[in-house]
Amino acid sequence: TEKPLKVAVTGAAGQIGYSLLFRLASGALTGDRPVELRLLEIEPALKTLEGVVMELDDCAFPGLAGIEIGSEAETIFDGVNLALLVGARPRGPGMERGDLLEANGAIFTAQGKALNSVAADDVRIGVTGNPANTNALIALKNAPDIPAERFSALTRLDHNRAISQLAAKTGAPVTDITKMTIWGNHSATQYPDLFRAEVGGRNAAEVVGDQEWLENTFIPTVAKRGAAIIEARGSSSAASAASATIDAARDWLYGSAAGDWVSMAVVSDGSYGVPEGLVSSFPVTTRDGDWTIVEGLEIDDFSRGRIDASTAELADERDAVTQLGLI
Ligand code: NAX
Repeated sequence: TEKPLKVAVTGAAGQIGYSLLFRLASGALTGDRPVELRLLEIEPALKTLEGVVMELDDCAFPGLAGIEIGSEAETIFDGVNLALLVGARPRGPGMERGDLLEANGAIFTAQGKALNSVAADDVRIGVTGNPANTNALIALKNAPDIPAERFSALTRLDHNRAISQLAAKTGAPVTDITKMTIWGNHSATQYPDLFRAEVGGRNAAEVVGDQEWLENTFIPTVAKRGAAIIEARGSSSAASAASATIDAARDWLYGSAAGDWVSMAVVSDGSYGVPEGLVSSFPVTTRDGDWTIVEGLEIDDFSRGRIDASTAELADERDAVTQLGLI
């Protein structure tokens, strides 16, 4: 049998962790290949995490090759092939944006350094914890020996939300929807793009044929879905975020579908006028653990404005963390 894939999950005792760990252990990412889970938490959450591990044990998952938990990143990240960085500091009452960036900066500088020294040579790192794009930027800048291409931030949940909204509008099954793109930041400025998406092979914006819906319903519904979930459920999206984290990692490691692409926030090479070095969401194809930005798409003026607005926000975040000395 194949060697287990060693997967680190941070924030493992949190809400997303409670869904993500069971999906990972059941083979949703690796199929028949076993997984070994390496779970990082802060000290006060380790007792909760022990309870989660008891439940994982109680599932008797055939593909779960081992579990290690702890609060030392250098121990937990040792030899990991995949690190899913979910744990982050949420915005507390009275916390300014600068405070939030600083609190998360402390987490992602330390985790970047730890990955740099102990992760496996083939490590891939996916950041779910918010502010995801800038946390990924901080981590990659603090891991100089790991190629920057090995880091990505999660916009797959936004991507999946966009597919679901478009399917509902057009009556098409989600499997008919291809070439969806989220551009920019995983934030309210993100741009879910219907001008390059397709419904059953036809241009999605044309199938919808309703610019008013596209601008005033579709885009804000996708961009503000997180807030709508909080409003309805009383807590933030967790199972869907875990599912998207798995989708993103699975496609990254095992490849995106032929004739389609996915959205991932990755380090910009300047494509589509996105300033080089920002971690911004693009349409990408993936294969064997590598991603490639889909090149040559025509960008209309409406889309240009939306992409520029979101990447300007990312540039501001980069300036802020540069000033804080985090990168
Ligand atoms: P929870 O607050 O339930 O869990 C976070 C966990 O992280 C806690 O158990 C906490 O103890 C742990 N943690 C904090 N600092 C840590 C550190 N230094 N090392 C290890 N663990 C640490 O949040 P949850 O709902 O699970 O969300 C986790 C993160 O995902 C948040 O930042 C959230 O904003 C973000 N999200 C990102 C999404 C995306 O699409 N990119 C969508 C869902 C979610 O909002």
